[in-house]
Amino acid sequence: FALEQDLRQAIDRRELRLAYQPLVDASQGCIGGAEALIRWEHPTRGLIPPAQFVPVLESMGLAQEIGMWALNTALREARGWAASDLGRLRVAVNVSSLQLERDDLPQLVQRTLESHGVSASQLELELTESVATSDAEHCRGIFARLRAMGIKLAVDDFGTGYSGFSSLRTLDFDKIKIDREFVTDVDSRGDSQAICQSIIALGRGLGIRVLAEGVERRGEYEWLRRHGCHHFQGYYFGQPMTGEAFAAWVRDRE
Ligand code: G
Ligand code: G
Ligand code: MN
Ligand code: NA
Repeated sequence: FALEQDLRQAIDRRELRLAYQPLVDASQGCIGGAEALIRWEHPTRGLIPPAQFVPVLESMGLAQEIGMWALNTALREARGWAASDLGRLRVAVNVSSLQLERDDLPQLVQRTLESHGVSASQLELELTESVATSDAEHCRGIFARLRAMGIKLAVDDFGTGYSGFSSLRTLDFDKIKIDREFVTDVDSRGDSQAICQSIIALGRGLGIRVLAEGVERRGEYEWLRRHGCHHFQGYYFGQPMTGEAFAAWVRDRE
């Protein structure tokens, strides 16, 4: 498989990058931080989306290596924000369910935080619901240790995929990210409104904050804010961008 060969070289040739997309808080539309999203700038094929290469990386047994690379890169960036005049911005990093298979994930995260001098409260980890389906007891232990360190845990793409509500009972999440699928046209679609309202109510009932992903229009943002959504992300606020562009973007808004 040609992509595999190229991917092995991609890491050595530093073709992988992280893009940062703004996370907006409901209170006065404040910038809370950014989600780090992996990008592959292929020398001949151009930009390859993560959906096309992350599963390949994982099948090659590189989930740990790439996961740690992403964490390191994102925390180095966050350290730069804290050191400049940008203040305390959170950085959210995606974690593959394969990374949870390792018992020492919390220690690895701790060591990475320390090496960059970033506080645990500035880090958020995003996981999909599928994590709980593998080995719930084991995941619970890992989650408890990460949370005890002060790291926030978010369930990504909520409402899609296999699991329903069970992961919210077995695992302590701090944040639910409503999948873009339910956010698109939420200001005009009755079915999406019913789903978003239920997820927001669910978050309130469980004491978990709720973020809407993929907000592209002002109408969607206003509907969600009016219905009690806490956090927002999407092209309406900002596209994923380089770390440097993100820092400039935050300064521009101040
Ligand atoms: O950037 P884009 O919207 O195309 O991202 C698509 C998917 O790729 C997202 O759902 C996200 O969860 C996943 N993804 C992005 N960056 C990373 C990463 O660093 N690690 C892992 N495991 N998945 C990522
Ligand atoms: O981690 P997750 O799979 O949720 O990643 C979010 C994905 O959604 C990223 O690939 C990002 O590029 C994409 N995205 C972020 N905001 C928007 C948006 O407003 N519209 C669309 N279509 N995609 C978005
Ligand atoms: Mn995510
Ligand atoms: Na998502």
